[in-house]
Amino acid sequence: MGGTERMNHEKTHENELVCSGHYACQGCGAVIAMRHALAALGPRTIVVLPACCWSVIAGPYPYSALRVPVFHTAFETGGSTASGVRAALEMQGKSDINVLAWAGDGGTFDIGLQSLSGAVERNEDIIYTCYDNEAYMNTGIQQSSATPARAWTTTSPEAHPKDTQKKNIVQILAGHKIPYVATTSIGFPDDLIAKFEKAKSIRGTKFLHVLAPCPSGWKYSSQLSVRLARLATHCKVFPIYEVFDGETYVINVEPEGRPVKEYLSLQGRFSHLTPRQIDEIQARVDYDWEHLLHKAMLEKFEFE
Ligand SMILES: Cc1ncc(C[n+]2csc(CCOP(=O)(O)OP(=O)(O)O)c2C)c(N)n1
Ligand code: SF4
Repeated sequence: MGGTERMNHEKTHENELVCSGHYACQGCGAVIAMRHALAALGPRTIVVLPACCWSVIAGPYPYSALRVPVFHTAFETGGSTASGVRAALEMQGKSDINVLAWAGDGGTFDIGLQSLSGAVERNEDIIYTCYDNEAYMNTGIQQSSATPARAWTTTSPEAHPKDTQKKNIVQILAGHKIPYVATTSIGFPDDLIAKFEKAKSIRGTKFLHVLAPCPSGWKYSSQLSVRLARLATHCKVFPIYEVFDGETYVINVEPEGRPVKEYLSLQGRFSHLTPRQIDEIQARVDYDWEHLLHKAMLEKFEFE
């Protein structure tokens, strides 16, 4: 894999809004994601947290690890609670505060999808972020609709593998024709920071899908989180791109085109796969990438 992407340390540290002493596992990608997101958004941000690992990571009031206000809410209500917070701010005439809904994949792809779709359809002025660790981690690694086909979880053990593909949440959100939908990853911090800065400057609903590897659930050694996130993109498993107004696709990172086996082999959740199954996953990844390329070429195609 090519050299490490230059990281915007200066910016991150100058606006450090995640304190030490949080309750995450070592190497948790979801914490790295929040650190960079808040560095970009700044202190005038209210975080809405539906039930997920982050509701534990942040810790209970008054010991929160976040230096911004936090609204803990029910699992299925990320979109509606963020809408309510925005409405309350509007009634007070406060328009310069970011409302950041921050949910896991279970709270976004599955149980929170209805309230998210409602908020998005109303084009609420919120930044909805899904940090995607590809399972219900907080309750013990159960399969979600973001779990990739054949990945081990406690509810998709080797004997009963998940045989459906990961849900394409970006396409679902882009289908709502909101101003901004983007994927990003802890493997590309400059991209992540730039996208949150962009989201801050756009009115209406912004949806950010962040890949956040989880050492506990994916079964890998905690120092590999950033490497795995980068590999996910360089193997074309998790492309980094934007969709403007549901129409214009822009791919932001050119993948190195590495074999998907490199990504899979570092994770215990895929250790049971046979060579044939890996070939099938490779074929699917190649197909999905071609499909994305076509969308980007139809509209506006550029590698940044
Ligand atoms: C209605 C409801 N069902 C189930 C739960 C239990 N619960 C709390 S967190 C969680 C898992 C969250 O998974 P995800 O959104 O993927 O976030 P992660 O834990 O992976 O960070 C579940 C099932 C709940 N709080 N409310
Ligand atoms: S289980 Fe995974 S997502 Fe949850 S705190 Fe631990 S590393 Fe982070």
